[in-house]
Amino acid sequence: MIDTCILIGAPVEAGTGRRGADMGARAFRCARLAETLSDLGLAVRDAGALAIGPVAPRAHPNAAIRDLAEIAAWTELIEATAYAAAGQGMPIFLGGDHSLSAGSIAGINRRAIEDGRELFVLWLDAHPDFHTLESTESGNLHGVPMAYVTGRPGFEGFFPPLAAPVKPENVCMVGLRSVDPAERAALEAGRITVHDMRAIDETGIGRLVGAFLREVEARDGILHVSFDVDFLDPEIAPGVGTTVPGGATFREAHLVMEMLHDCGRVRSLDVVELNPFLDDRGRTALLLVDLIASLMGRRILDRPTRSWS
Ligand code: Z70
Ligand code: MN
Ligand code: MN
Ligand code: MN
Repeated sequence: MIDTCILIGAPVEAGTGRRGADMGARAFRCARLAETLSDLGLAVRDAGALAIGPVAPRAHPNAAIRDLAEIAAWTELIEATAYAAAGQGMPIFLGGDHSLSAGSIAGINRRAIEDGRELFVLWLDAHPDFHTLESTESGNLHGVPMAYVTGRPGFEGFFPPLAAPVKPENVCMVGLRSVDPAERAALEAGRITVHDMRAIDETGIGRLVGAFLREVEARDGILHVSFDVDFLDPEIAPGVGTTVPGGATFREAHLVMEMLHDCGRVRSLDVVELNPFLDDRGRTALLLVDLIASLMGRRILDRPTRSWS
């Protein structure tokens, strides 16, 4: 694991249908994320919040799409920021909506390729965000980043070109429970590993995530974690625009974070879709800070061996 965390605010909310996600990064600061990481013995660099300049609107044949030029500009900026930060520590992207992962994963992968490393992505989300620009019906571009970074067609000329796509067989999605028909067809035809809530209930989240982490280790990979707040059950995490019932529990989420820490291969993190305007006295932000702490090494008791193998 890395000993320097770089906090990068990415107040993008044009990718979602609701206002307020642009306050997410500020709420992590109110919930004492930096202090919590420092208390774990980590060096913390706060890179502040990114900002894009004005953009000229861009049309697309799919008239449902909103804010295409703005999201493309964010993607370009976040990609460059991720690439630069990955050489200096562990970037933690504080959203902002999930469209920011188009940039973070693209930039992290550009760095990984340059370093000769194989990038894996753990996608913790109620949604696969696997729409193309053609298939999105809502037009909300937080629904497309996984299609973009894995190189599905139709982004050329609208989003920045990728240094290289992430291999679909290196991606594992956990927590799915809201999948649109076009996404489902594409997932069924593709090679991404997908675990929906039924799989979690039947098999246990520890076994599912453990199998993936063993694969990352077997291929000597590095890992990017993309954490959408709606992965969690809305009963414990109400501060998110798209609440979907039946999500991950407090204990399941902490277990995943603890296993990720023990595997020692996480090099970058997104925490997205926190909407403080919809939160209940900051409790979603506080829960996320505790989950990030588990990922970065906080534990209940010391263990002599790694818990996931
Ligand atoms: C739906 C759409 C979505 C996040 C909601 C939902 C997408 N598939 N993504 N919340 N993070 O609008 O495309
Ligand atoms: Mn998402
Ligand atoms: Mn989601
Ligand atoms: Mn949406």
